[in-house]
Formats: sequence, C-alpha cells, structure tokens
Amino acid sequence: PDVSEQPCPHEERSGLLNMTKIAQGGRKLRKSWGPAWVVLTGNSLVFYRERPPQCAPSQGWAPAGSRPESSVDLRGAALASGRQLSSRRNVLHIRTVPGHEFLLQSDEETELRAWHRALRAVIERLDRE
Ligand code: I3S
Repeated sequence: PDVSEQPCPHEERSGLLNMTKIAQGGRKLRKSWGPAWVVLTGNSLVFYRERPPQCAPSQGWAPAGSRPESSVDLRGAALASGRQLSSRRNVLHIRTVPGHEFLLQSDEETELRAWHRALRAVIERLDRE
C-alpha cells in the first residue's frame, strides 16, 4: 500500500474534509466553509489549513507551516448528522463541551461514514474512561 495514504502513528484517522465552525464557546458564528486537513487523535480533533509535510506532532512544537489552525477536545462531545444544519450532503455536526461547534462534510458518502464511525469510537471510548 501507498505509505503516503497511511495515517501517522498517533492518528486514528486523517484526511481532507470541508469544514466550517458554526459556534465558538456557545456563540453562533457565520458559516465559512473551506477545506481543512483534519486529524482525529485518541482524544481530539485537530484542524490544519493543509496537509502537514510529515507526521507532525499534534501538540507542542511543530515545523513552521504545519501548526494546527485549531484543535478541540472530544471528551464529552456530541456527534450527530448535520442534515438539518446545511443544504450540503454528507454533513456531520460536532459540539464540544465548551460549546464549540463544527460541521464536517465530504462529497464522498463512504468517506463521511468512515469519519462518523471513527469519531463515534473515540467519543465513546472517552465516555468510558
Ligand atoms: O445555514 P445557512 O445560513 O443557510 O448557511 C449558508 C450561508 O452561510 C452561506 O453564506 P452567507 O452567509 O453569505 O449567506 C454559505 O455560502 C452557505 O454555504 C451556507 O449554507 P450551506 O447549506 O452550504 O451549509
């Protein structure tokens, strides 16, 4: 298999998705859809403007140009379909405990389903800890 398509060691899943924040700390934000390189780790979701050049650490030091745009803790997060929140197809809605909300979208249904499963698995594992 093509090594470039393997997730990095600390990653549960990573890939290019369309993303918009819709709330920050409980305050509604104006939608602004755009592509993001999204990394799911064992406890958080990390957003990069573009794919980092190599498996960059998710926290702490990272080479210039590969620092995350933002990162959210998934402990206690709510995951749901984003169907009612967008006219786009294949949309997921994530709300974190501090009230940050995101929509994730892919034109590939199988891709979004795989993200849904992976996110659910991480959130359920964190719930059991
Ligand atoms: O939930 P909304 O307000 O229908 O979301 C649409 C708007 O954010 C729109 O931008 P304006 O703020 O310029 O109206 C975006 O271009 C659309 O993509 C948003 O809807 P979708 O259905 O694509 O999430």
